[in-house]
Amino acid sequence: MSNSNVVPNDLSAFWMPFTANRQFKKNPRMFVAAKDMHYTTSDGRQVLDGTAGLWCVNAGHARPKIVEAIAKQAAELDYAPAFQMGHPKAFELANRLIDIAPDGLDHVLFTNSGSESVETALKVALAYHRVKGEGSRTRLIGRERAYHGVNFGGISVGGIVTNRKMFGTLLTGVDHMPHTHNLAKNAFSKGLPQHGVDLADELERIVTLHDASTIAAVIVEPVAGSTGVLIPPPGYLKRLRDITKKHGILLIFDEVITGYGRLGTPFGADYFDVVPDIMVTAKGLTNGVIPMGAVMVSAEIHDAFMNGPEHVIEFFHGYTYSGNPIASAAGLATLETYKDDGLLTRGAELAPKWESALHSLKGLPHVIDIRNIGLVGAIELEPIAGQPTKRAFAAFLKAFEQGVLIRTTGDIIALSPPLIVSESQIDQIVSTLAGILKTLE
Ligand code: PXG
Repeated sequence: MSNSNVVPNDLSAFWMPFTANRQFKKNPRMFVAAKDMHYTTSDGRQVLDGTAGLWCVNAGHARPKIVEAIAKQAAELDYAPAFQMGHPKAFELANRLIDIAPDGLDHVLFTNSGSESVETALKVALAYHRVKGEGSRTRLIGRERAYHGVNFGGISVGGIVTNRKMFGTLLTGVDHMPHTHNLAKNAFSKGLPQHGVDLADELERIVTLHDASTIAAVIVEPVAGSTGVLIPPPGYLKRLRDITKKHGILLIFDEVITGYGRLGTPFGADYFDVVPDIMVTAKGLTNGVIPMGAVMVSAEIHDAFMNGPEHVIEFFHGYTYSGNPIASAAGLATLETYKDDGLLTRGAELAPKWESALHSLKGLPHVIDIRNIGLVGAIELEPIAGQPTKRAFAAFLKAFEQGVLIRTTGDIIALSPPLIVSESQIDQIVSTLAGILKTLE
């Protein structure tokens, strides 16, 4: 492949997202192609994708069915108005999603990203209580170290200081449960950590403080991804489900990362055997290829809105691109690809191999924890004193040079390869990291 058209001439105009812009632009890292498990860099190197892009390319890159579906759809029906008009593929995709979603989630609202899916879910929750005559339920409860995207609702219920502190007072009436990460008690757990189920009872404390009649919803990631793969102890999510149900509070699972096979089950809800009232998804829905999100809700929630005169809009919310034809075609082809290759459960088959490979890094310099679930893993490093994030970022740069793409957040290395990863590619990821860990400052 010729790279002549990709040599950057000026990198200054593009203000890159969540990137150290000045560092990047001094020494850019560019991908120009991708196929299956590998990226090609602008200098012609192959880089093994240890992160499924940004946790989204679950079926691997440039899968033929998805590529063809997008091209065909663009030529056949490129766009149809999303409001007061329809096109068949959005309905078909909603039906396929309901087929694979846990029983009890029966209706789908489409969005264009995880962040929009979060906002949509929070708005559905608030409006639901209002249409039910419980308009006093306006509070939203999130969790420390949660990532729910970057829009105002999401950063309000989210628990990442750097994502919140610049942006004023955010949504009012929000409270946060503690996160479940506990290195002192749970370091080097394989799969679910044993300690911390009692942290779910913090929700009871918050309910007592504010009164249930003021609380609309609780939102959690089944496994917190972005902040470093924080895995809940057994029974924790079930307890949140019990407490929310008892108090008439909606439970929202943000499955933007845990959805579509990442944990070895179709959704995190399946893994933990807990069905939320609302499930937020994006990323793997279209294999990351076309921006799209989907929010699945229970019939009870949906039906509560289906009142009043039939010519009146029931829910004043939606996007120009909700259920966009090309995104819908990509979503359908993605779900077919997952089915063809058994990818929604392949993570469970590979999990034992993944677990033992990752935990073989125990004892290497700076490693203070290793954790795993499904095809997700994290290696937590001791930060360099006074220079947090520097050590892990150095590992990221070295891995890239050595042909493996990893993600880092703080001083945590996060891994989430496409679900088509082979056992020898798992070994490659882990042996590359082993070499790097021995050389880090
Ligand atoms: N919820 C969760 C749980 C997420 O992980 C979002 C919402 C927002 O999705 P959008 O599509 O608006 O970005 C996310 C996104 C990383 C990383 O490396 C994680 C995300 C995005 C980019 C990088 O940890 N998660």
